[in-house]
Amino acid sequence: MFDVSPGIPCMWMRGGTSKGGYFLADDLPSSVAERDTFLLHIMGSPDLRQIDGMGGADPLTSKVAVVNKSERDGVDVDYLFLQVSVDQALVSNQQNCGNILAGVGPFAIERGLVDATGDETRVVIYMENTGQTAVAIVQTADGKVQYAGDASIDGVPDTHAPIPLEFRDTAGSSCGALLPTGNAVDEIDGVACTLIDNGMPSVVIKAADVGITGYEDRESLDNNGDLKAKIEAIRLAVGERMNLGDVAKKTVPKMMLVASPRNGGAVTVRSFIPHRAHASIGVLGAVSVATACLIEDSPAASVATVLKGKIKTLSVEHPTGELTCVLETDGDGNVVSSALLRTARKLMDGTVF
Ligand code: NQM
Repeated sequence: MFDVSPGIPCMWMRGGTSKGGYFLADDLPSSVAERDTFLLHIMGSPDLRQIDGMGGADPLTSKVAVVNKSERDGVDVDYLFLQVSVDQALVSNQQNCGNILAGVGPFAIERGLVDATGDETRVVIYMENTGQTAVAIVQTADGKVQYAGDASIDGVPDTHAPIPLEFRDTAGSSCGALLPTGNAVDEIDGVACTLIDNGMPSVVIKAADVGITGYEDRESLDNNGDLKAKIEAIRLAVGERMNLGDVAKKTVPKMMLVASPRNGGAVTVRSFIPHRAHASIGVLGAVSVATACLIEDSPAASVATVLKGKIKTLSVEHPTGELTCVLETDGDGNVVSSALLRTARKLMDGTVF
């Protein structure tokens, strides 16, 4: 049995609008069962308050990145994302996380897995959860990761060094196809849904079709038991159709409730991840919703404002601001790459027990 008493080296970081522990793979127990027991232990799960651990009593602050030097051609590091449940003894590798991804480049440089190259360092990251790569550009003046800077992202106070992220070939990351049922719209429990995966398996529904406006704050969404029951029934019904199997104990698909933009953006989203409302929106979740806005006759397209052009800049409005996704499309209108801006900050480097 793995002995937790000596502790394990760990860096705690904010990545985008999420926060979690970053570990070198070699520092964690090699047995998955022992690793998960240790991660539950250090987060303080299962417990709604996570009082005996590092977790922040919120799925957005109960996250883990496991990183190691990659042996893949053209790739610097491999990144495994793990969601540590707050109130259940569950650690899931069934989803990716583009917010925690923002801290992976800085962490890899800090730990000496990647050398800083001038003012900016390009880090190619293989995302083990979905088998795809992302490119992060990290500010590295003076050969060190720079966290201070002028970039601001909604959902995080102050400004920080920019970390642009670029994704390619994220379509069908977990579901095998962008539209796993082959349809732009499927009717589930009488509700029109787009079942889509452009990096994050998502069910996109018009907010009005499940009885809300789409402009509610996180607290009212979290307190709306009827809404939660309705969308959970849809979620459980679509798992198999999305090639995700039984999703009762999985954190995917995410439920995305869309409405017309109110602040000059492309669309407004209230997302459930999947049982709590998101304070803002996930990165690949936003990319998946933005992609749904481009699909003719879909619920998202019916409320979205999308300008013409091969490069589509879609500002996705969420409860605490917006997240701009830049989608590049090919001649047939398919999304071939996406880019967006994040920031990250090193919060603690030490040993976790
Ligand atoms: O969609 C939360 C987050 C995420 C995921 C979630 C994310 C993404 O905001 O890429 O970033 O959907 O569970 O960290």
